[in-house]
Amino acid sequence: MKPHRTRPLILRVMTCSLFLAADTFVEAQQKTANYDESKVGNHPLPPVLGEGNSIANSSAAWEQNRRPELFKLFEEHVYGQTPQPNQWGPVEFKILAEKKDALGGKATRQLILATLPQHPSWKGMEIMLHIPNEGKGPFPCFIMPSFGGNHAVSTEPDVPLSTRWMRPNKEKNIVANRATEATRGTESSRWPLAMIMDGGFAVATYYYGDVEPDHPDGWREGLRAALSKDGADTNWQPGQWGAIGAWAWGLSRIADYVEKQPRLRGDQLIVLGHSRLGKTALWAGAQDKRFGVVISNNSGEGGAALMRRNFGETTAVITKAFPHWFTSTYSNYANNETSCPVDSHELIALMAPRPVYIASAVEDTWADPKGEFLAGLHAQPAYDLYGKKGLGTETHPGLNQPVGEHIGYHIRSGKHDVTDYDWQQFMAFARRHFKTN
Ligand code: GTR
Repeated sequence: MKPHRTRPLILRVMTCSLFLAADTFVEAQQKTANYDESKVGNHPLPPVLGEGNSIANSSAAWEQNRRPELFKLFEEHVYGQTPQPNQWGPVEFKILAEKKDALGGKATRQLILATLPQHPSWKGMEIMLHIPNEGKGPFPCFIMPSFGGNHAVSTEPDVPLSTRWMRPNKEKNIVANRATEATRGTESSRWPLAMIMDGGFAVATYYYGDVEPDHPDGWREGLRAALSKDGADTNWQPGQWGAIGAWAWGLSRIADYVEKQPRLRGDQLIVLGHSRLGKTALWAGAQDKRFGVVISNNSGEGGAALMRRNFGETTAVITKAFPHWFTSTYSNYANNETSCPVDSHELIALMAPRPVYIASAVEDTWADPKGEFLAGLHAQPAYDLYGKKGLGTETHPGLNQPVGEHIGYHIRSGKHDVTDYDWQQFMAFARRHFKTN
């Protein structure tokens, strides 16, 4: 597989304009989408526990029959199937750098390169891990992908700039699809690292584009092509994994590393993601039960928001703008949501009985905050099988009033983003469930 920068200029220009076209398309759709609650439609949701004789009425029946059945439906119809470990072989972790006094002494920071020796055409992913220096430990650990790379998460000048392909973004100083020195720290407001350290948590991240660049052709230079025996064709077959599946795979590989660190609690891992990476975190949590807490931030359509509600982004828009995120079957449900055998309340239910938290923002109407809340509400039957309380209310709560026990939820003031307020709720939720202080 040729690295991107050696591809002919015409192809690079085409990829870039395809990408811009997708963004312009989404912006136009955002203006004309339905935001009127009286027009969302009232479509019954598929029953979480199944139907007829096969209704799961115990946690054992859920685990043996219904959960695997639902899981398979999500593979077949939404995200595609992730290859099994024997298809990717061993993962090699190499510590590239360790700094014992990062964040003014608050943290030990490691940079780790994860590669697949059996698939060298995949260039690997750089994990950045911050572990608190203070406190006894071992610490629970957040695992969250970034949009901009490790150097955008941290403001510290010794974190190397990512050299990988990046989505065009003038505000973040991306030039010709590459990060520049001025990109440093541009995502740091979403990563209050000092606050997380003071809160007694470690945090590990990677740049999602390390696994696969985020454009329809990106798979050719990422993990999916590297693992595919037959090359191009298999990637668009129904049921084959999409980019979200590949990015979620990356989160599980971070878990592989983190769970072996003596300063960290391998049994207290929290997977978290924002927006398209919130969809990714949910799919990672569904696949990998080592994630003891699963958190979706503003994940919207194709994530926590119910697809059957016509509010904000729709299946038709998302599958047109970002066909590469999902398995190809998902686009069959554009303007035809009711024939999809699953909806997002069942994605949330796949976490049961593990605690799951859904965060919305009031100005993020594109992500359908109410649809995100309702997915949490209608996941409850699966939690009931374990006697676990969920949201504890059927009413969409007011602003900045977190609710729920095993299914947590808040809608905060402000826009599509990750804020300190969100992090405070996530840490409180994780603390409550992990019983840490
Ligand atoms: C939007 C997309 C959303 C959401 C968002 C993001 O353009 O329509 O589904 O994923 O991007 O990831 O920032």
